[in-house]
Amino acid sequence: SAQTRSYASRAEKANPILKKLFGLMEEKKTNLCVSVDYTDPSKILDIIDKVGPKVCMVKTHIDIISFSSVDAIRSFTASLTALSQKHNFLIFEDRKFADIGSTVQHQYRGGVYNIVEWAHITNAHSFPGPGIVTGLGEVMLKEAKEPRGLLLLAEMSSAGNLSTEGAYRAKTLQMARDHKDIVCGFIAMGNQIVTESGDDSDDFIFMTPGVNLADKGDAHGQQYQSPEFVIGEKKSDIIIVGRGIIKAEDPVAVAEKYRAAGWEAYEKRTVA
Ligand code: 5FU
Repeated sequence: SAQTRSYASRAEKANPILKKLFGLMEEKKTNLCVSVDYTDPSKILDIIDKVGPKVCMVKTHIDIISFSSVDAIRSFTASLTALSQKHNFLIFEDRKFADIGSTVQHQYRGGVYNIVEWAHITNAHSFPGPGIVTGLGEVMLKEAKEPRGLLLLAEMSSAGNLSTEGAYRAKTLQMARDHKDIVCGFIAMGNQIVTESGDDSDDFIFMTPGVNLADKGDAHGQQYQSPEFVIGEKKSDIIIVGRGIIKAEDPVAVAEKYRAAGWEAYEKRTVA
């Protein structure tokens, strides 16, 4: 199967957020994103401090965490930011925005979570149309103090998801191509959504959830693939692993297994 260019060479002409990401991936030799879906904030920070050296990104669901106060949210996001600097990884809030542009602007900057202030990367469904991209983009480009990136959900890992219907993926891709200053990549099962209709796949990063070495799925339609398949065969760039790591008896040792598997698959498929 076809080879792909290295993260380092893609960093050269990338926008600021992808430049930083590709650079730290090469430096740390990791294409692993850990999804820390615990609900106890101190447990989350504890595991991140331990697996931080092995990951390029930490994914959060800020709205599943049990916070006792708004101050506790502030202190959590400050600690998370400090850990991202200590271990050199990016923070990805898996918010999956899905409303009109005006509403998502408030959800992105406001409420109690103030996501734009601490998350390097967030994501959105393309379902509402291009206004969700321009709405979030305006906050990103005008209000954030550091570079930010948006991922569009082109495909999901869950059984029966509607991304295979009609022109959904093609229209999602078009929204991204029209707004490359805002959209830095996709949640997708591989890079095919871009390569099947153009040669600009190096302009985007592809991140894939539903990765597990031990299980095939869960009771609610999650579907798992191996790092080798996702990175080697489907040519995604980053594996997102949740329960495979966070429910393991020794999360740090298991994170190293995923890091090594993901990196080996990347090296095999890559030309300089
Ligand atoms: F966009 C998606 C998707 O298509 N599938 C997902 O599983 C996001 N996810 C997230 O990745 C989901 O919300 C979890 O946070 C994580 C997968 O966790 P797991 O424990 O590895 O199944």
